[in-house]
Amino acid sequence: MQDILYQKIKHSSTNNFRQLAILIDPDKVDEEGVIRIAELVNHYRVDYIFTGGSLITCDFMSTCIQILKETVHIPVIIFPGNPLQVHAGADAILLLSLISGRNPELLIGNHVIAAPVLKKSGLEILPTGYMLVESGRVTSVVYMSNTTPIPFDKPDIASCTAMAGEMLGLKLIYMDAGSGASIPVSPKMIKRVKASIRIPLIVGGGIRTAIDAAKSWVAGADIVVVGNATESEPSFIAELCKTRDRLNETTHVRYQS
Ligand code: 1GP
Repeated sequence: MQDILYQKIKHSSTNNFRQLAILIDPDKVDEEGVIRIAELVNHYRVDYIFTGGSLITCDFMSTCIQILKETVHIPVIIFPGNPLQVHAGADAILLLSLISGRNPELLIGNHVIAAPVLKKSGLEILPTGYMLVESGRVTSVVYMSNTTPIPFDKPDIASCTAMAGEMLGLKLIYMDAGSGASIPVSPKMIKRVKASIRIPLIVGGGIRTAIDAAKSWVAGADIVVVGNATESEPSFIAELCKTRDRLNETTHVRYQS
């Protein structure tokens, strides 16, 4: 099975290049909105597009992926809320195993159902240990997954969970406070998890300012994911990319000197 995208993510992580993913929830945008985001994504060189949602009520997802594939020059990665969100038109899919929870359907059940479809799809499969972190409110993903998120102030639980995910062979860890979280995952927890694993770390949920994003990157996130804040204000993409670029420049100038 191909792993070109994973190698790129891993290479960037190993070399300390911070990356940015913009999450597009197909329920929250229309055609014009996707095109507007795509222009900014191309102009400011976002690294990845994630698309999907905990619960999708419209039938825009496949059109959304089609528009993105025609307009952006970067990988379009499905971030699925359930097996109905598998679309062969994308480049890859985060095959999420919800390792912070104890719901067997989200640890293995849905994967069994989706496996034959995924096999035929041609999508690059990115096996991902998905960890929900408490964020000050019940997010859609917490409700829909019927699981208890890791308490906000328990970095030890988060780090042991991530280690177990890596030992089980998962290729990425995604720590998510959930879309629209009141508070993002704490830098302390990110730092602890990053120090415990060697696979790339994705962090998202509730990131509303460039400072929030910078704190997550500095604490150890390889990929920061932003959804809501860019949906309501697409020009925020420019600010996020500039922050990423400044951090990458600073790190690499420091390493070279
Ligand atoms: C949610 O991590 C993503 O799963 C992004 O969250 O929409 O709050 O940015 P936001």
